[in-house]
Amino acid sequence: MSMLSFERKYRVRGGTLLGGDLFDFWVGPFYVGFFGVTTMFFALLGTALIVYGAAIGPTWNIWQINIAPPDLKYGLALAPLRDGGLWQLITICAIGAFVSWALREVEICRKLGMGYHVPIAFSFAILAYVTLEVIRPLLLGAWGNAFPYGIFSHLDWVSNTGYQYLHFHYNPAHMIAVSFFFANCFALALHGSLILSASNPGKGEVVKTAEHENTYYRDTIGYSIGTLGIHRLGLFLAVSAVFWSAVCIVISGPFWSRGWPEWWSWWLNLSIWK
Ligand code: 07D
Ligand code: 07D
Ligand code: U10
Repeated sequence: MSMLSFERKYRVRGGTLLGGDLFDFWVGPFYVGFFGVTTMFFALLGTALIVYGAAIGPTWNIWQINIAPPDLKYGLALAPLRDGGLWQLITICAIGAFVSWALREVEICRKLGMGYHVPIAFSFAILAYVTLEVIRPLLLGAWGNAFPYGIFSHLDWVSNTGYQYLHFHYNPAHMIAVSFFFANCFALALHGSLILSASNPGKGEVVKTAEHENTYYRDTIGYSIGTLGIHRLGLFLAVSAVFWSAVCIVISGPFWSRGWPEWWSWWLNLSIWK
């Protein structure tokens, strides 16, 4: 891809966390850096291990390929390659790739003199993944509690894990997470539609500014959060959704092992009903 006219101005040296000048260059549009190299290393190795797992498995059907974690009997030990060991290596590669990606984002922020908001946001996704694959299995004492790598098999894991607690919708942290996801979607719809309505009006209409945007919501609901505020809200809603997701799964098992509907008996047991 050819270099865009403005790109040269922003391709500055420095800002690296590791490696100094060694990997401080671009390949086409992509910044490389030390963490670009480690990202590629872990991602390629992890993908190769998935392909190897598929090759020794029963199917090449993309929807059915499944690389499962070790059986519960292995506890937290290393497992034989064909018996969950592959899953363990792939998990190390995945964490290596995700963390490298986040650190490469940090280096790019530093080069551009920008805030670290994007890598911080991404680190919440990594936190959710690590909670599912490392923290919760550690707390439960076996890697076998983690989800398997496969398009449909990971859905089976979610469903099975959900029903293990009878009715996962009764998990209060799941309720908070779901509400944040819905609120996030709602906020983005409000924001996206507002911006398009103001900055991309019909033919012959002048482009409107933030004053119109503020006035629209003041006229409608009596309050406008403002142009900077809506982005803060969006980031807050999105990271909260993922944070409460991590909470909802880490408490399922390690801190509450019965059905989630039963958790609500504290409400029925309140002394005010007596
Ligand atoms: C649109 C950005 C692009 C990313 C995409 C995903 C792969 C996997 C690997 C063949 C929004 C790329 C996919 C690299 C290929 C192999 C071995 C992001 C966008 C398009 N899930 N999940 C999907 C992952 C978990 C759940 C789809 C990953 C948890 C449910 C895709 C992870 C739980 C449903 C996928 C992960 C869970 C899905 C679309 C990691 C709770 C669906 C994802 C690393 C979070 C949906 C068949 C998407 C579906 C779906 C990937 C974890 C639940 C295959 C990489 C264990 C209920 N998940 N998932 O658009 O159609 O994300 O599944 O944690 O219904 Mg999942
Ligand atoms: C983990 C993804 C991390 C991704 C990373 C990046 C690549 C690169 C490359 C594209 C967390 C990966 C990148 C691989 C790709 C290229 C080039 C995100 C992660 C690091 N639920 N439920 C949730 C709802 C039910 C259950 C979360 C709704 C049932 C269990 C969310 C409903 C039962 C678990 C959520 C519903 C059940 C969850 C998921 C409705 C099943 C979890 C979002 C309407 C019978 C999971 C941390 C998330 C969780 C989770 C929503 C129903 C069970 C809040 C809306 C009742 C067991 N559910 N759920 O976490 O909390 O994203 O995971 O019915 O484990 Mg649920
Ligand atoms: C930002 C910004 C800003 C910018 C920016 C950016 C943030 C200041 C300056 C940066 C942003 C970008 C560059 C944009 C990138 C955006 C994103 C990454 C997010 C947006 C994402 C998308 C647009 C893609 C979203 C995709 C979705 C939601 C769907 C994804 C779904 C899948 C991949 C499918 C997953 C399912 C799988 C894998 C399994 C099962 C699925 C199937 C089998 C197929 C589907 C099945 C059915 C429909 C049912 C049955 C069908 C059958 C059986 C088929 C039958 C077929 C026959 C032929 C008969 O702030 O400003 O500017 O640049």
